[in-house]
Amino acid sequence: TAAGNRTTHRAASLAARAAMVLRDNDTGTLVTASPRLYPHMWSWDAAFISIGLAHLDVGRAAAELDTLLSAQWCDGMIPHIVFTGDDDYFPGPDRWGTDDAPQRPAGVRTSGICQPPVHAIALRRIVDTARRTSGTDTRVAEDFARRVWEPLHHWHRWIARHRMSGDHGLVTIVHGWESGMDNSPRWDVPYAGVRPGPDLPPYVRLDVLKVDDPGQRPSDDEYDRYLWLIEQMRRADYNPDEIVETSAFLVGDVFVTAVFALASETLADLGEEIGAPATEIAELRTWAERTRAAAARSCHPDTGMARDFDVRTGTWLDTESIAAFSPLLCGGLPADTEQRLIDTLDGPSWSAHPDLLAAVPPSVSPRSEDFDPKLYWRGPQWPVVTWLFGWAFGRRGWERHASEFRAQGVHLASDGSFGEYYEPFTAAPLGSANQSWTAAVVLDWLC
Ligand code: 2M8
Repeated sequence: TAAGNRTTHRAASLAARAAMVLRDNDTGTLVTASPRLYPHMWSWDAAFISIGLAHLDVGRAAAELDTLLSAQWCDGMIPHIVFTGDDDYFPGPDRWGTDDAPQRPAGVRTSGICQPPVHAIALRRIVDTARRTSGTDTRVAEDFARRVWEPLHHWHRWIARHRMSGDHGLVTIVHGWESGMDNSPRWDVPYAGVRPGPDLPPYVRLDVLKVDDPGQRPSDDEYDRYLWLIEQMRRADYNPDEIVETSAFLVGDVFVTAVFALASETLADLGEEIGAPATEIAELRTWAERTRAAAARSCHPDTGMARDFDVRTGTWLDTESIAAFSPLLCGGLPADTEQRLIDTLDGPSWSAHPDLLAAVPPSVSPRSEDFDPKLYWRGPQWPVVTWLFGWAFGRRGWERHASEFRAQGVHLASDGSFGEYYEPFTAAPLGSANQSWTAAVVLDWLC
């Protein structure tokens, strides 16, 4: 039909625009997170970007993760930023001061913290995409999987060794940036306890100069705290054991925990396919089991919503953020609790809120007092987050839910500007335009 043709045509031109964004942001060895605001490689962005690249060129998708892994620290940590050399971002490599950290590999400059471990999920998706494309692509992707399986296992082992020791059982983070959801209300209580010292070296923010409205970015007070934590880590030479003892910000992050459980299981499955060592596969399954159980235990007994744990104050953190649905990513809940959580996600405080333009969950419930429709991780919708939940739902066999997220996610991003995040009531793109991970997940949805 004519209407059907128009829809197909629109989808094709949106996909073409998404591909163009990835090409435009490609420096050759890495696709920057965005052209102006983030002119470097970010760890979890790179994973999502490689998922999009796989539809254009599987070899290029592999190269993206190779670039990231070439910056993996000797102890296994994948750093959250790999700098391109170009200094147009604050805090840049000099401010991070990681050049003297003994674990940093030679020849690259990086930050000194990590981000959500979504990389094994990207590898899985690249292999699956390649298998649907051609025999040649399949060989490229499977060879790649064999090559990077050990480094990814090493990364997971780093998390298990250094970030899984708390009684709460959740994966611990030492900076809000490690959560990927920088200024989420999830971190208001923990950050209230971070008191920047008088010896915090002065600095000038660049991010606020690069967006139309600085009110869509974290505040200066928040940045003081972000920078103070870096100062502390730098003084500890980025020693991972010392940092988890001393950091003023120490939180069990339920979202990172669930992602870790899901990614560990995914990496174990891939390991079976490529013949990885059985002991290492078993290790991954043990870590997955432990973290899945911890995410399930975090759920509030009355609301069923999953919670973070603030180690410094010894309190569970109740916030109406998207992270409260994390156990749906990895499973592990009793069936009735799980169904209740799905109903909440699909209900009027979340995806079915009557004023939303696209029925995908916002970062914070519009009914929460913490909600701000334009402020970064405090309300806007983030297509990558929708992609992650949708992918996990598909893996769990919830096809209808996965395809609804896909259709609504495409709807959200259909103006083709590939915003960093979206105003939930108008779908106005906010933050950076031509954000690579947004383009990448939209491309994956459309292919
Ligand atoms: C945002 O975070 C960076 C710091 O890491 C920033 O604000 O400068 C977050 O949205 C984070 O999740 C994302 O990976 C990064 C790049 O897109 O931007």
